[in-house]
Amino acid sequence: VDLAALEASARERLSEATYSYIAGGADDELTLADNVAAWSRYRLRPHVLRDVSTVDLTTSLLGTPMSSPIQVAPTAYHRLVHPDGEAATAKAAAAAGSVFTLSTVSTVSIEDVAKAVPEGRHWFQLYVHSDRDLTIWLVQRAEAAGFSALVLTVDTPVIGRRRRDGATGFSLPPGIEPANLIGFREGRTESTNLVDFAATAFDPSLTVDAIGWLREHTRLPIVVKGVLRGDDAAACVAAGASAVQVSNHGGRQLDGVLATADALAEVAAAVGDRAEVYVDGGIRRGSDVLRALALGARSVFVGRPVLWGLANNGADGARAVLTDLAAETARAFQLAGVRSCAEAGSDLVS
Ligand code: FNR
Ligand code: LAC
Repeated sequence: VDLAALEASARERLSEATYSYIAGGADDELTLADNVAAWSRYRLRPHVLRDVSTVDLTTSLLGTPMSSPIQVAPTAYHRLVHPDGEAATAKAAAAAGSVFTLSTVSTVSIEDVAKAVPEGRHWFQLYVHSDRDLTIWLVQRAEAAGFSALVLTVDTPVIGRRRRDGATGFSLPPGIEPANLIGFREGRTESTNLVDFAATAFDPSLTVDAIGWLREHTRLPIVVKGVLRGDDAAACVAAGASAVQVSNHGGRQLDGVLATADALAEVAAAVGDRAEVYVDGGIRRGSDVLRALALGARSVFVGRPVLWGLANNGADGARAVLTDLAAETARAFQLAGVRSCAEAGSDLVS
């Protein structure tokens, strides 16, 4: 899969507003660009003369085995790009042996994803709403539906300013709705305008205490997503997080923040072996996956490329993105003299 060609082909199939919503970032899109560029600034220091006739990409996340260290990041509104929406993406992740992270603002509900893909390993990405009863309702539904972790996104106290969305007037077309948010209160209509939605859905008063509060309401492990600093990561772990996901929301929140590649080593050092560390943002090559592991991530998560695959060819298209990236990663392992994820140590990058 040529990701640039895949994106170009997806663009032809989508409205300009939908394409721009997905592709875009905040303000001047400095971080959006840097997320991709930063990985390539790390030079690989391969070993030679290792027996790499077989390489093993398998790993585990929160105790569950995975086929590779490549998982699906939560992204909103999949039915904008394909009628099967998140059910197709979840199917793709399951076929690839990967985690599927379902966004709070998915267009297929928690229950329908679980029903469509009972064999999947689904995690639920949670936005803590100002309405805590609604928040707990979401958590309980994810738990009841067999989702195995909560991904608490913390980089979104308010929505970043996406200038492209302002220019296109992005909003959800009729018939495409935030499926999880329907039915909590009778007569309630959820806004289909992202900015209005964010104003009510995201709670800017959230603090690290939210982690302990959530733990009182769920037995699911909590992954804190959107951390860029070692001190914050350590605080999240001290508050009970089982994992920390280094992320800047794909450059969609505060523009000018450091690339996730550049934040990863500090976070990994601060967390040590007290919790798992993941990263997302700009992962486009198997060699990027190798760099991420070498810089301290246990796994990477991929956002936009999966949506381009979904737009082009539904579940099969999304699966191809994941399996091709895994094949590239296996080749990068071989060329770097690395036989397993555990062997991808910090000596491999400079
Ligand atoms: C996102 N992201 C995101 N994150 C989250 O926690 N909840 C969400 O609902 C969304 N929605 C969303 C929509 C779209 C269209 C994009 C592109 C991204 C952020 C996402 O999980 C992830 O951090 C980035 O997308 C990773 O970067 P790449 O792989 O897209 O470069
Ligand atoms: C976004 C929100 C929904 O990035 O997370 O568009």
